[in-house]
Amino acid sequence: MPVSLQSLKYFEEIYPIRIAQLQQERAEGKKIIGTLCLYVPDEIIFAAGADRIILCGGKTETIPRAEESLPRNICPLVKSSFGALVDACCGGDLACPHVSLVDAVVAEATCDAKKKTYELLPRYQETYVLDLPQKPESPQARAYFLSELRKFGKYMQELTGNPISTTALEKEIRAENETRRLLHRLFALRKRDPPPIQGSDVLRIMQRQFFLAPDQFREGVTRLCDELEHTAPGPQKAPRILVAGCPMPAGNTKIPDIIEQKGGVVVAEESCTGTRSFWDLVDEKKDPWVALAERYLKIPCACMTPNDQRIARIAELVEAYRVEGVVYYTLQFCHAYNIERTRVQQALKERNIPLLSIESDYGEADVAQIGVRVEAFLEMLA
Ligand code: BJ8
Repeated sequence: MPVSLQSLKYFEEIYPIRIAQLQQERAEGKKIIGTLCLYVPDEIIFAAGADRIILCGGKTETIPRAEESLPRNICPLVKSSFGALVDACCGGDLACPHVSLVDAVVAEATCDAKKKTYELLPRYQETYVLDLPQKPESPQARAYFLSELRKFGKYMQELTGNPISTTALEKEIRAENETRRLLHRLFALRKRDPPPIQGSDVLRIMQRQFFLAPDQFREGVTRLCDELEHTAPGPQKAPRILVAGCPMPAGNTKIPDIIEQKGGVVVAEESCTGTRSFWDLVDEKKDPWVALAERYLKIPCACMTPNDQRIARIAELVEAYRVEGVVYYTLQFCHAYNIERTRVQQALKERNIPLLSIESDYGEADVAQIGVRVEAFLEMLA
């Protein structure tokens, strides 16, 4: 049975307050940056005196808008995000209200679908693309990414008219690290057996991280951790599932919802709406630009090659969270995560951990069929 947690209400109630805050900031001349990937360091945006929201889309409503100019057979996350931006820029009302408040998009060179879509974005919105090395462990990668971050810093300074001081950058690094530590505190609670909170609730909170201000988000996570540590009993014992793969932005909670309706419990998410967003901290003792370059290159996205750090992270999570089975989640047409499944499966096989692979979009048509497969998987684990 799901547990009713008072502190979850905070995350609902804060959204209109955040919208009002963004509107106020814009009226006062503050720049609002929209990003679409975790490789773009928030610290640089905040240190330049701008605000940021992450625009990754999980809603179906904006997809038809995107399909007016994008092929249908690409990842729904790309279509949903692009459709939201196009619709908002054209005065539509399909996207969430925060999308129309963006002054510029800072995109990134990750997968092909995103890169090519970003070439279409400037028709609707000012767009800056941060380049990324593709082989993060090569000796040249750090130096190249560092130079890209400095270039991005210059762009932000020109856009906002504010210099980025070392002191400001260090302050933002400390603040973001505080958020990361808090999320470690929240996730550590999920190691309990049974965990005190359902994975679908945690996912909904992680999705809020994308558009709340950092201090608002920290307030909510602190309240939740306090409540979980002191009062909340856990749901009944259930097979412990790790969901690994593509991100699930707001609007998309399909897979954890199915897993938990069928009697499993999601104890961790290896994704950008899970551990990839907070696992590694930025080294506060190093030069801030170098420390940022090092930390952000540690994000184990399947766009990178080889991506051994992701395999190691999954193995670490399986052990730490006493995972009994992994649901490997790929968004339809995401080749990077789809192909990388083979290596993940191999690593899990060596540890005797079963894997269920699910490829899906944002529609409802496959819910019943996925439910049958998840049910059989959970029965096998029981
Ligand atoms: S760091 S996962 S947020 S790129 S699911 S759009 S990869 S086709 S979202 Fe991502 Fe940054 Fe990586 Fe994270 Fe392409 Fe795949 Fe779609 Fe993806």
